[in-house]
Amino acid sequence: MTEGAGSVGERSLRKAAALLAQARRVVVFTGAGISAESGVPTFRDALTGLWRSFDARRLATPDAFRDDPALVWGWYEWRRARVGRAHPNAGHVAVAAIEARVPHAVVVTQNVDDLHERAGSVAPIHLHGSLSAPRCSACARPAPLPTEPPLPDGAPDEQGDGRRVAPPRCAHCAGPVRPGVVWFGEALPGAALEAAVEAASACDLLLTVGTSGLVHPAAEIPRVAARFGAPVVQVNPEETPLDAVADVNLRGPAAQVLPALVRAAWDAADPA
Ligand code: BJW
Ligand code: ZN
Repeated sequence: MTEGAGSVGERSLRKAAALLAQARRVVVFTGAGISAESGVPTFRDALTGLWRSFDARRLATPDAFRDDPALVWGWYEWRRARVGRAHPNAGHVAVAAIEARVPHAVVVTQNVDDLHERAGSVAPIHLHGSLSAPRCSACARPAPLPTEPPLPDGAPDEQGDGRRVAPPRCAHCAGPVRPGVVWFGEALPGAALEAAVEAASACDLLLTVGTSGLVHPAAEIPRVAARFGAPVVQVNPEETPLDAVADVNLRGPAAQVLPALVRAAWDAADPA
């Protein structure tokens, strides 16, 4: 999507900026779209999403890891290497600026990359885990990240084959180490989900950025905020099911819309 912040409706931008300028408790809820302009693929975008080329059932479920741990581990190592080469974009930086300015701001992300942290966000809540926190699949103890050089460039083939890498073994029980992400059918980390729900139920603005809003229970977070009466502002070039709860839709790419929103909000707050 190439639509720039310039094409986001001026009235919508001003309305969202006024909400942000007044807010004291903000939740920024992010999905893969915020990292898209850093070159990290989303999951469900029609042309570029990971699930267009790769079969989620063979790569992102506990059964997939049991059936073929090297296939799954190699695919996640390939993705970790890509994220390692990516840089935070202006959208991540704008989120960190919101965090620095608003008295109580909480970043809740579904993303498994570390681009929020690298942009300066202090302690984003990761609902779906992290590519950088592998753990033992048998005893759940954290395991060190492999130290060998990242995999070479080039995507695995359609099925994820061609990048098979045997997972390391746990130092305690010799079980196969797995990526520290949340697969389909797995529970989200309890403390993270609890903290996200608590923040959403107490906020006075929820900003949802770059998520299709299709994956539950994470997709409940904006709905919780709306149920508790907070306005919801959505940043996404496309329509999503979250349009139903959004008070303002800013239809454009995060790396353009978020900096424009932050500038407009601080201008509204200090009209010097
Ligand atoms: C831009 C942009 C730009 C593009 N700027 N925007 C209720 C109903 C139906 C099903 C369920 C339900 N409750 C649970 C389920 C089952 C399932 C589920 O939700 N399935 C649905 C898909 C139907 N959920 C689960 O299985 C969850 N677990 C669970 O429910 O456990 C129950 C349980 C309880 C107790 C004990 C045991 C079990 C777990 C879900 C885990 C999701 N995991 C993944 C993979 C993580 C690891 C990895 O990275 O490989 O998480 S799937 C994938 O989707 C990833 C993402 O975090 C997640 C969300 O995707 P996201 O971020 O929204 O990306 P996209 O691609 O969908 O959207 C991108 C958006 O960006 C688009 O809208 C674009 O337009 C936009 N965009 N460019 C701004 N420049
Ligand atoms: Zn172990």
